[in-house]
Amino acid sequence: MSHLPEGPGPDLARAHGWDRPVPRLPEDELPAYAGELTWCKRPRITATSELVRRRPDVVVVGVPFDDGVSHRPGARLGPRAIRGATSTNGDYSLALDIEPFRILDVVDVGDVDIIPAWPGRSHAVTYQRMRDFLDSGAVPMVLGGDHSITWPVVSAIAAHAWPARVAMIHFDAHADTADDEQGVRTGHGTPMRRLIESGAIAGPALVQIGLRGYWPPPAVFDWMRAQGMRWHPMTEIEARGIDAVVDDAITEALQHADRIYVSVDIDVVDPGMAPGTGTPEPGGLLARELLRAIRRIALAAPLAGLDVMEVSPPWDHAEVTAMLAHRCVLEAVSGMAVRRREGHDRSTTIDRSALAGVSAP
Ligand SMILES: [Mn+2]
Repeated sequence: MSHLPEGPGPDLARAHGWDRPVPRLPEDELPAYAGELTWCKRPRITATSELVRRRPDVVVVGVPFDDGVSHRPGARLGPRAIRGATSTNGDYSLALDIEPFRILDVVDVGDVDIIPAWPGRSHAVTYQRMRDFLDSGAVPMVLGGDHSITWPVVSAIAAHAWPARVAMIHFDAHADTADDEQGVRTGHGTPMRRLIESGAIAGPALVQIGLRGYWPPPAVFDWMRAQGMRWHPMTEIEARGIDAVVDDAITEALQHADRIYVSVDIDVVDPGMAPGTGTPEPGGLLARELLRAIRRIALAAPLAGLDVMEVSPPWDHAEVTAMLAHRCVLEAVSGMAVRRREGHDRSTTIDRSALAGVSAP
């Protein structure tokens, strides 16, 4: 021991200049990759009583559930991946020239307490937690999870809104209007049918964008027609462009309700830009078309909520799908912030000037 050099003594920090004052960062200013994993570094608040007292404008909630999938699993890992897939905390939108979190109080309420392999309980607890969030006055943004979750989520929104009605614009490669899949009526191919059957969403108020591929069969489309549903298949977007189709969808939705719920199955986007999903279908939207469409809807009408579903991280590459899902929520929040800033966040008329703004270069 005696051959060791003398110890550093008490002034090592001074020797390196480490004793000088340095700026310290609060949690919400940490780099996106550091600190607690919440969406856009928003505060995490899970207690219903605190939410009801705070009355946030928007809550972001994860539903890590994929017991309803028919093909590739993995969407239960979606909420965690979506929260983490960002290089920025989203403080300023270039497209909309707004700092959304200066306008709106947005909080992350964590994940619904799912028990795996118990789908009936998962749907029930999702419905119950949604009612809690809605009682706080917030607009919910849901990170999925498979698309069966939209059934309890939108049921809760419809029940909360009653007697006012809610319309839905549904982006998806698939109609999700089957009566059953192999006899199962609560999987991810059936939620839109359940919502129409229960009256949660009126048939004519459910407008779909992006359908393509080889499912469902003609009999299901006959049922959809009989409900008065409207849908805009991918072939129509190819011919007319996304803006014209989205404007029509907004007009159709607002014929039947004052507020629009937006349900996004990430497989509406081409698998080349959203590979991390369970039932990919080639030939879909561009990522930028989906983000532009969500901005357009959020600017045009009050949102009743939004979900982004079917993100399956095990099938993703370089987080491209999770990043896109993250931005779907951020574009909606930014659009809502514009409406709040302009003082018409509860207006039911389409703001054509705002739409024109989106179209500007
Ligand atoms: Mn779907």
